[in-house]
Parts: sequence; C-alpha cells; structure tokens
Amino acid sequence: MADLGAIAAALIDGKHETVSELVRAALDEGVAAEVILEEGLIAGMKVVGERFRDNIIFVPEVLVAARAMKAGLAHLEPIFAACGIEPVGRLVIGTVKGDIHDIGKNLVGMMMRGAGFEVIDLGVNTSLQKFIAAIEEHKPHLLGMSALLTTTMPQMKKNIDELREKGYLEHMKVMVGGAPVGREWAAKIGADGYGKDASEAVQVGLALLEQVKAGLPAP
Ligand code: B12
Repeated sequence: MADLGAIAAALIDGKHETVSELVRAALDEGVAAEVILEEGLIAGMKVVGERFRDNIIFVPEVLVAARAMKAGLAHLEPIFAACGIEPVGRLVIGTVKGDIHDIGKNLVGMMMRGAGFEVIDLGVNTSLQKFIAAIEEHKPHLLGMSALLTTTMPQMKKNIDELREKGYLEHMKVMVGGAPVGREWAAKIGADGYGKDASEAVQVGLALLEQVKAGLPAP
C-alpha cells in the first residue's frame, strides 16, 4: 500500500530522491495523482511552512524541501498536463516582481494545461514590462499572477491598475492567487478571479474564459 505519509515525511526532510521514488511507486500502484499531491506533497509542504513560520527551520531547509516537492511534481506533471486537445484558451502566468516563490504558480500552470489551456509561464520576479511584452506577443484570454509574500501582494494591484489604464483589460481577464492572497484582496484590487488552489484556479479560469470569449473571437 502506498504510504502517502512517507512522501510528506521525506519532503519535510528534503530527501528529493526518496520523494521521487515514493511518488513514482504510488503512481505505479494506481494512487490518483490528485491524492498524492494533496495528501503527500502539499501535506508535507504545509508542515514545512508551519516550521518555517515558527523558526524551527530556516531558508536552507525550506529550499531543500522545495527541491523535493519539485522532484515529486515532475512525476505528476505529465498526468495533470495531459489533455491532447486543441487549446481552449491562452493563459500568461507569472509570479510578481520581488517574489521568487514558484511551486504554487507552477502547479496552477500544470493544471491549466491539463484543462486545455496553452500556458505561457513567465517564471518568477516578473516585472510589469515583462507581463506586457507577453500580453502583446501572445494575446492571452487570461493573465494569472501569483504572490506569496505580503510585501509583494501590492505589486498585483499596481500591475492591474497600470494594465487597466493602458487598455489591456478590455480583452483579457485577470486572476490572482498565492497563500496570503484571498477573495477579498482579489476583489479589492480589481482582479476578475481568485483561486485558493490549482483546482479552483481551473474552475475560475474556465468561467472567466467563457466571459472573455463572449466578447472575443476564438483563439
Ligand atoms: C517554499 C517556500 C520558500 C522557498 C520557495 C522555493 C520555490 N521555488 O518556490 C524559498 C526558500 C526560496 C522561500 C524564500 C522566502 N520566503 Co518563503 N515560503 C515557502 C513556503 C514554506 C511554501 C510555499 C509553497 O510552495 N507552498 C506550496 C504551494 C503548492 O502552495 P501555494 O504557493 O500557496 O500555491 C497554491 C495556492 O496559493 C494557489 N496559487 C498560487 N499561485 C497562484 C496563482 C493564481 C493565478 C491562482 C489562481 C492560484 C494560485 O494555487 C497553488 C496550488 O494549489 C511558504 C509557507 C506558506 N504557508 O505558504 C513560505 C512563505 C511564503 N515564505 C515566507 C518568507 C518570509 C520568505 C522569505 C522572505 C524568507 C527570507 N527571510 O529570505 C524569502 C522570500 C524570497 C522572495 N523574494 O520571494 C513567508 C511569507 C510571510 C509573509 N507574510 O509574507 C511564508 C508564508 C513562510 C512563513 N510562514 O513565514 N520560501
């Protein structure tokens, strides 16, 4: 029987090879990717976050845990991203300027790909200029912004204000997310949608896509 607790424990200890092996084994045993993600990887990262907050562990330990999480996610990505159909829409996504957290953003990108979106991932520490260049080039239906720090959340508002002023939001919807971001903040800064996790991001993204398509030609 796959031991999802062992995946969480190995992630907390930063053992990326063990995480990789256990995730592979769980998949081979037929455990659903979503279950491995939630009960193994995310459960482990939750503990890491709590220990980091309480000063029990520090940045180096969190970095190795993040590497272990990525090693596990690498096995899940092909499953989440497999859709094999024509793209239903385009999403440009990035972590905002000043912020280098990318695990959650990557997960959202993976699930959105799985839901049929073409995803243009701009990575971390993304300046407004870089977002604008990608919007100009790819003409996305949706823009996704991620922030994990209370100090970088205001950057989302700056970006939205500026994008609105320049007219980019007439043909595109914006969704935001990240651990400190909530529905209330999203509404306050004028975002069109908020997702608390990657599955909610997909639901919200598909709903926003419908709205955009109502006023836009198909991709
Ligand atoms: C891993 C981690 C790191 C790693 C990041 C590695 C990487 N490649 O991402 C490293 C070690 C680099 C790091 C650095 C720092 N970190 Co850090 N980090 C974390 C930690 C433990 C986990 C984050 C994570 O990956 N979670 C797992 C993923 C799956 O969840 P998620 O990111 O929330 O994403 C989900 C949802 O939020 C949502 N979502 C995310 N993005 C988006 C986007 C859209 C569009 C949508 C719809 C949804 C969505 O869907 C995702 C999937 O389900 C958090 C703790 C926490 N509670 O979040 C602290 C945390 C975010 N970090 C924190 C801090 C303070 C820092 C540092 C400042 C520490 C330091 N002194 O240097 C630096 C900042 C560096 C910088 N400039 O960005 C604080 C922030 C506190 C605050 N109030 O702002 C936290 C909360 C820890 C804490 N409790 O103190 N960190």
